[in-house]
Amino acid sequence: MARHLITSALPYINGIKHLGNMVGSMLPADVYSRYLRQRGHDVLYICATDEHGTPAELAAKEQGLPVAEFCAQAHDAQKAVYDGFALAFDYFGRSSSPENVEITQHFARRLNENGFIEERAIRQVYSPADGRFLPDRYVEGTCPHCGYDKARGDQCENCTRVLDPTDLINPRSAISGSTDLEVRETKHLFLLQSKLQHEVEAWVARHEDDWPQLASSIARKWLNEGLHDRAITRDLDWGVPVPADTWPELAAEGKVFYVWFDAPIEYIGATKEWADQDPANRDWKSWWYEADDTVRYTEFMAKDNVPFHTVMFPATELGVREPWKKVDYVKAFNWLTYYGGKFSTSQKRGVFTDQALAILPADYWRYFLIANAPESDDSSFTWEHFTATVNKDLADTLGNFVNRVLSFSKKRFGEEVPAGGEPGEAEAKLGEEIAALLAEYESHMEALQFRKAAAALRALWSAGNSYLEEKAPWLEIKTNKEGAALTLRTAMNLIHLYAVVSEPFIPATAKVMREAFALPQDTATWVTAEEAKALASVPSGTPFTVPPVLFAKLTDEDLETYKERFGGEEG
Ligand code: B3M
Ligand code: ZN
Repeated sequence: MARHLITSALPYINGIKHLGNMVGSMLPADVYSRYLRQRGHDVLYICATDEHGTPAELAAKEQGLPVAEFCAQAHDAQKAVYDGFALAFDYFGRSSSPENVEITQHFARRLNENGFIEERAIRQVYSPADGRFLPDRYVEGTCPHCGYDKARGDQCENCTRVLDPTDLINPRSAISGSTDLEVRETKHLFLLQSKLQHEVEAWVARHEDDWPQLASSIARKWLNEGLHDRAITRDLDWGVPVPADTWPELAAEGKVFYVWFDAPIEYIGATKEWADQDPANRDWKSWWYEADDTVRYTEFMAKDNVPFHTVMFPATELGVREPWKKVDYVKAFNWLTYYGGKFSTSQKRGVFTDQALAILPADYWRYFLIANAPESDDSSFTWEHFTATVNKDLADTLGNFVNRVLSFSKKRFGEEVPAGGEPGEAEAKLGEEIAALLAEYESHMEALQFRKAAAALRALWSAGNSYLEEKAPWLEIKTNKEGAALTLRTAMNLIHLYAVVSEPFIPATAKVMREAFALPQDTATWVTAEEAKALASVPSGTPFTVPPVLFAKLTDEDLETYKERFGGEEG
């Protein structure tokens, strides 16, 4: 059995994420992790909040909280939503942890020893009133292109042009409003990525054929444009401090590392947090350091994060000259749109993950999102599509099957799986079909093709419906009681098989389905091809209960309410 290290891009701390963030990183990583665990692999699924950088400082300021306090609260709020979505992280850490500080500083020292970091003087805006250098986005003023008077020093939100703080007309500090600004010389650390270009290229060349096209084409594009040396420090109060033992002067000035320098290192940092929590996890380094080939590392992310993961973080890892594990497979996603437009955190357009859970349980969302994941292209969320999918796939094809079979059997045969009848041609045919569909489902999961996997799962559910329609036990029972018992027993075995193989997508419902049967020592361990063919894991005589309706049908009225509340057209 292989060891699988899995990470999803770290959600930024400044607010609750929308459904587009969820489907582009954490949810598919969870589905994949659950699948691998069920198949008996050793899985470590790590995620964390990404807590440094200017937006964190700004969000804290807006709420009138010290940034450390803001981050602690915002971390807990995000974690609560992820628990609600049943994301089964092995650990959900924080990039502001002492562990990440330690490892980030270690990386910086090693890069420096190896000649990949250089101190360079740059000219930057200084605000005497605030007593600090201002990061680009802390300088506000009038855009020289469009005249917008609240343009930020990095970009004008109105005309989207990229700016330099010195371009702004009438510049002022976004912190104090002071217009008494000067340009001063200050030193920053630069990561000499240009010196690592060839190594990164060689490393990408060894992997890109295995990666999905979306990931390899983005990596190629960045490499072709050439790796530039980048400033990896900032003048912020909040962040991983530049270590004083190596750069006393910069440390004294209060410089911290740039958020994109320490964020990917937090994949490692969070693993150490996980280990520090529990002595049983002491061997955390075996996942990351001098990792042998038995560890396969898969990263999940949206496409805008790909350059950092395929080029910049690998460059850092290579430059450290220590055997840290590098990614084996990069699963990248396109955008989920809201009625063809952008989900927007700042404009509150679309559906946020906490709102989603307040409307319906996680399994509704998990299934819909993965079945429509923006894998090969962008995909669009609409309430029409969502309600239709829930009603057809979840309520009719799966939920109704389960309820119909169990209630009918209970009514006619009592509360145990009925005995009688010998499997015949119909059951043999069904077994072959189920085994074939299961193999298809597995091959898509192994290939991380989630939409296709969802389609195969749906086909498995449908096969049960066809069998039931064909055998029609409600008619069969009038003339052939044994035959009806066989049909129902077979259908109940399908329910148990569905419970096991649906678990990665709809874990809560899967558990209810599995627990309908009082099987001794029942587990969600994956189904073998032989078991799928035989459909006999639940023997006659097994006591069962009829669970409440698994998925409520959504009405036209529900649809209208959702559209009204969230807006149902492109804005
Ligand atoms: N926090 C994603 C974002 O905010 C970013 C991912 C970090 S992964 C190391 O767009
Ligand atoms: Zn402008």
